[in-house]
Amino acid sequence: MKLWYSTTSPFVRKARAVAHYHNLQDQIELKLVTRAFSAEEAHNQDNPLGRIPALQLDNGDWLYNSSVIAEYLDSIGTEPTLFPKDKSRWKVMSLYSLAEGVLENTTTGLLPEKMFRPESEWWLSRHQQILKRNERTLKVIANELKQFGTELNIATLYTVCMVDFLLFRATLTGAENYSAITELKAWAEKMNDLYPCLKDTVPVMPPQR
Ligand SMILES: N[C@@H](CCC(=O)N[C@@H](CS)C(=O)NCC(=O)O)C(=O)O
Repeated sequence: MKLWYSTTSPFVRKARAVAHYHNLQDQIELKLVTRAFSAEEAHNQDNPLGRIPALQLDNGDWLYNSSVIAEYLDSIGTEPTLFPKDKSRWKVMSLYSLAEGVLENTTTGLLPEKMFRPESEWWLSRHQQILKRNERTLKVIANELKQFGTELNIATLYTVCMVDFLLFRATLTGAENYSAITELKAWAEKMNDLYPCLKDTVPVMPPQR
């Protein structure tokens, strides 16, 4: 399999952490993308959506979205599943969708403008709306996490990816201003210490080309 990836994307990290958890790393050839937004990057030629992660299977088939890739990798793994099928499933998927919502709002509505457009072109009222939504959602997430403690499932794994990404891009995301961030940061640190699949995939700046 080939995985188009970056060292910073929380979506990619979810897929990589699932692969690591199931000890699948040796089966995956990593294709580094350092400028996810650039039309010249390989993933933009190979993947019609132009997004990472993208996974090409050994038979040539493609999987394009981190949720789909994570579930596929989990389905071929041999460790206990990260996607529970018992009655805890919908509690897990509810937390999962909260983490997903924070990331989607932040990476589509906030970051690209802040990274690539002059301040005079920012849609500031939209930014404020997203910051308020994040503030509310992070408090809900901190509360929902109490039922899981340090258990690892796809939702807690993804929530670590989300929290660490907000902190990693703090100058753009305003992470330090969220009232739940101290509690979430302490929890994510504990999870990173407990689980090598998280510790070994923490976001880092890409190597310079
Ligand atoms: N919902 C998608 C989001 C993927 C995504 O937005 N990835 C970013 C990197 S963090 C990307 O490739 N952005 C490139 C672009 O939007 O042009 C998933 O879960 O895979």
